[in-house]
Amino acid sequence: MNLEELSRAVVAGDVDTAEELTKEAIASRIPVADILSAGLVPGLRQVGELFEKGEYYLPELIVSGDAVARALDYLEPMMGKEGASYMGRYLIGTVQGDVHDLGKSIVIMMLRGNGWEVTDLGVDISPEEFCSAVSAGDYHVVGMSSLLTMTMVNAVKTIEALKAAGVRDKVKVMVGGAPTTAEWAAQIGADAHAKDGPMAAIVAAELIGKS
Ligand code: B12
Repeated sequence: MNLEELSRAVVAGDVDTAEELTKEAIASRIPVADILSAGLVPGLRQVGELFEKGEYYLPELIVSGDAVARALDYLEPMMGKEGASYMGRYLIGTVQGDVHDLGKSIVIMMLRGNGWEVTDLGVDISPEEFCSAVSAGDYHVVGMSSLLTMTMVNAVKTIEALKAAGVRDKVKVMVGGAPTTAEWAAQIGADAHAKDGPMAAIVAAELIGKS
């Protein structure tokens, strides 16, 4: 099976074809990581480029996003099947002002597949919401996803809020999302950055000394 076809279905925003091809890829025993890295993610990247060039508008972003979301529904259960030893508890959310969640969903799939118990706060999560979840729960790592340059500052505000509430040292803080970098993560006082789902799982394990 050719995963470029799956990329093309994402670019075309063809939800049904993306679903069919994902099912076919699973049936052909193509690893989930390959379906993501050679099918779904390159498709989204291309959609982003077309949007930037002014060839695509918001409706195209929405249907392409829907195509990937549908595909992820089929991939998610596949990850759970690969037995892994227990790692710890991971709290994750997309920062305030930002509703992108496909990358976060991929990170969650990878974390769960690697033994993490993940609590997903969802999207558009305020510093206060992150803070009360950290205060109330018993998490090892908190992850913040940020796809918009404009709302990256809300990750900074969340770290400040965690400090103000006296719970910053209760958890390790990770940040990620297309516009973020390891340098920025260090600059804002996060403990780590990861560029994709597989790296997120590796880095999280390192942070709690289980790598
Ligand atoms: C699909 C999409 C949408 C969909 C999102 C659907 C959904 N359910 O998520 C919708 C239609 C909602 C959308 C809306 C908008 N979007 Co948009 N969108 C995209 C697009 C095409 C793909 C995003 C994506 O899913 N990428 C694929 C995933 C796999 O990558 P990722 O998110 O980076 O995640 C990976 C890593 O970054 C990392 N990671 C992610 N999160 C985390 C968290 C942690 C803790 C860790 C460790 C790692 C990690 O691991 C992930 C898996 O490998 C991008 C283009 C692009 N190249 O990214 C634009 C893009 C992000 N959008 C953009 C814009 C401008 C918008 C809008 C403002 C458009 C508008 N005019 O309204 C709105 C904003 C809405 C809002 N308030 O959030 C710009 C942002 C520019 C910027 N830098 O600020 C982009 C880059 C497009 C562009 N080239 O201009 N969008």
